[in-house]
Amino acid sequence: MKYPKVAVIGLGFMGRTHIHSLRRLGIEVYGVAGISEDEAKSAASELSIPKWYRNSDEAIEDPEVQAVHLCTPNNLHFSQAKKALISGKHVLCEKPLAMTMIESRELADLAKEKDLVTAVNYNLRFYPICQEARARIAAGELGIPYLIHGAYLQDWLFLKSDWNWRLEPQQGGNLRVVADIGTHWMDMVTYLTGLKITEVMADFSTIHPIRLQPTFEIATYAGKLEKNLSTNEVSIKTEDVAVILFRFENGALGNVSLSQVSAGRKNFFWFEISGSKSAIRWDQENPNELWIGYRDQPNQLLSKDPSLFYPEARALTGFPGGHAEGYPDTFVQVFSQFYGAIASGKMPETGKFATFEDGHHEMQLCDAIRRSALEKRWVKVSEIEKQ
Ligand code: SOE
Repeated sequence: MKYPKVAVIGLGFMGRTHIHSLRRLGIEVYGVAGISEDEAKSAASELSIPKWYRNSDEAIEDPEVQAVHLCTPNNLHFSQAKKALISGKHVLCEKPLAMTMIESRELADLAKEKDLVTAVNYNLRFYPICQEARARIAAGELGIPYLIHGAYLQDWLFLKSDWNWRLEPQQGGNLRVVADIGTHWMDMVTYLTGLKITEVMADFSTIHPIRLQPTFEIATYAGKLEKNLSTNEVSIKTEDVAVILFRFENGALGNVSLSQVSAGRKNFFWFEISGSKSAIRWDQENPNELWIGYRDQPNQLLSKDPSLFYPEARALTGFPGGHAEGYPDTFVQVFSQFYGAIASGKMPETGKFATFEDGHHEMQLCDAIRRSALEKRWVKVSEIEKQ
């Protein structure tokens, strides 16, 4: 396949993950832009990337580049994605798509108007076992879903001294755990079941109302290894913990616990879906197994093995059974779909990667959740859609 030339903007944990995954597909990372010229220059030399840019505008405007990956803090997604679309580039944007619903609506409309491929990186959809879970639900093996529950728990912001740009509302937005990890969970369960969330009821808690901000930039997750930093006390307004109740369009109930201060939980995303015929359960720290629960026969544990999968899931599995697939492989699957769509000249059927419309929908859910937590009541998503 003839792949376009790509620029990656943002060189933190995410930007580097994108670069490595693009290379696994043989896609040329032509240029990079970071938070400074120095960062871009040294990443380009370290990773043997031909070109570095002084800033994101230079990358977006480079006529050699046909696609851009936006791996920057959330507050930059809107302006960078908008500029890139206007400049005729295909855009793969990190989640959440924007800071507000107004911004994400504008981006989703612009994406529709342009003949370009656009995606939001809800990569967790692409664990092979999750694809298999989706295929099984679509084939009716679970029956009617009636309880959809789970959690997404991390501990990298457990201490008062843990710091990251996501804690700053100007960069991360008004919501933190909900936007950063909660939207992954909501995207996953709605993608798997095909059911929309219609109503939410949420409550939040900020465990560290004061945190210690280092006097210099700390990369995502890197703070766990830093000691004796010089810091300033900063007041924190965003949630460390959120608990959300859901009602889905078929009447099913759900709930999720979200936290970035749960000791021992590194990236512990799990869901369990109970249906009228069986139940399924999966967790990201053991991603190659699907638990299948029955009332009238022994429960099963399905190990990832494409030869045992539905064809749709098999097609999106990279390695044979017994060869574990994990977090970085999900990026490869998203990018392979994305560049496949560019090569074929059209956006794929729904059910592949998350589109800008899906990214906008997550922003609507975030707004409904925020309103619910502020007003202490159930909020219908349709209330938010009308705005
Ligand atoms: C940090 O919470 C983070 O890196 C998220 O931003 C990612 O989306 C998630 O996949 C892992 O955790």
